Amino acid sequence: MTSFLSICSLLSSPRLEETVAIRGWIYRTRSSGKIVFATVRDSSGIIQVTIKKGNLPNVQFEAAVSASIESSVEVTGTMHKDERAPGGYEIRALSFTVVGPAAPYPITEYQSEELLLDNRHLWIRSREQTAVMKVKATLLAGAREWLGENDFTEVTPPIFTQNACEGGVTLFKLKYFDRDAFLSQSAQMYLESLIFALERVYSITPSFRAEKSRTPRHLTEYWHLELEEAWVDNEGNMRIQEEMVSAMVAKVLKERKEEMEILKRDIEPLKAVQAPFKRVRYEKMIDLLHSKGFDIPFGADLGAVEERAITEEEVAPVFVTNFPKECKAFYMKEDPDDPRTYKCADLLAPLGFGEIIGGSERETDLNKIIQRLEEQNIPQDPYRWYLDLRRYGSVPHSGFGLGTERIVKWVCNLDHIRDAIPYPRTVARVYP
Ligand code: NSS
Repeated sequence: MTSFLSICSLLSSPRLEETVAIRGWIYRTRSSGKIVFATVRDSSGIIQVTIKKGNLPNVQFEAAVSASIESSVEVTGTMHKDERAPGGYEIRALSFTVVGPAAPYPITEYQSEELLLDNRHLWIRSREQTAVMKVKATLLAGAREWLGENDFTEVTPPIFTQNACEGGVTLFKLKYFDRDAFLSQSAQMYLESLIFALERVYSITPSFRAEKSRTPRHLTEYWHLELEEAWVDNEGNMRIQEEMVSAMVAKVLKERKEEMEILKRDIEPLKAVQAPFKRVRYEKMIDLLHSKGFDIPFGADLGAVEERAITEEEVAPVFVTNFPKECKAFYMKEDPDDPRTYKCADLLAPLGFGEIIGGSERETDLNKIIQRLEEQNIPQDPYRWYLDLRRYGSVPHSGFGLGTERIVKWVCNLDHIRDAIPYPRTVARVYP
């Protein structure tokens, strides 16, 4: 049986003059009479294959001449240095088999964004998309590694829920047999319940937000990495975030240089991503915004424009702490030193990027939570179980949620969040 080698392993330790076998898909091809130059890609890289008439059976040569882009192929041949070939090597084919021929490929150079999105099931094969998916996997692996080393247990919270976590406006409602239910906006409340068993927990789940706004940083379905920690205050929560994020970025810098090159992402600025990160109070950020000409009152939430303004000169992520209560959710802990505000923090990525994490210490005072629900006209009934958590051995605790696609967008420097997920869901799109 032929043993196929990955293209990247061939390029990193070339077997010059030896016979090797690869398999993959035709990335580019051109032929001139007696010779075909096909670039073949597999999941690990691309390499040039030269198919010369006379070096292999004629039917195979003819198959190579007519093989179209994205046909899947198996090739055996000898490996040689070739300065002109991408990567500096080529394989001179001794056999060439088309495994699955490809119909004319709908994606050619310079396509409209809409066409690319309609053909997302094919476009994900592109080198850029592939690179982004690898960086995303490495960021998640980096997080899981760090979490494992720091005594966090991964848990699996539900997606069907009966209560909102982040406010009713962005809830997706659905029929659950004869009842109404929602798609989860956040696993937070379930994670809060799980700390009473496991103390330090995390989950990586889809979260759903019926975001009507079309922005380059909102999806309706995104992958949410959420943590919850017993016995940890807001400061401890920020330490966990800065260490975890630094570990995630460090792993990408170490293992994904090639992908960052494919994405033309300058990695220099990412080297500044090292704990500790700066902490600035919301109130100070409002002053900064005023000095930059913004007319924003204390109490207004920060949007993309404000976040860009306050992070454009930062080289590392920065925490904005102590948001006023009116712009955050009811479950956060009031700051006794400044009761207008919560003990919370958003983590903003630098150089204009903006929010990647939202987190807080949680309110442990049952009466305060009930009072806020009443003030905000939120029915208590769906939260019965959540309120119980404050009745049975409540402890100080904190947690946060990191938008996986937000961190991918930042680390890869993508223009739009839709390129941080293989099948983006937005107001305008649920196909393919
Ligand atoms: O709404 S958040 O700010 N906070 C929560 O959901 C908390 N309940 C998390 C927690 O403490 N366990 O969302 C958290 C992060 C936010 O910082 C973004 O990075 C991301 O989730 N996020 C989104 N990403 C993509 N698309 C949309 N629509 C989106 N909304 C939030």
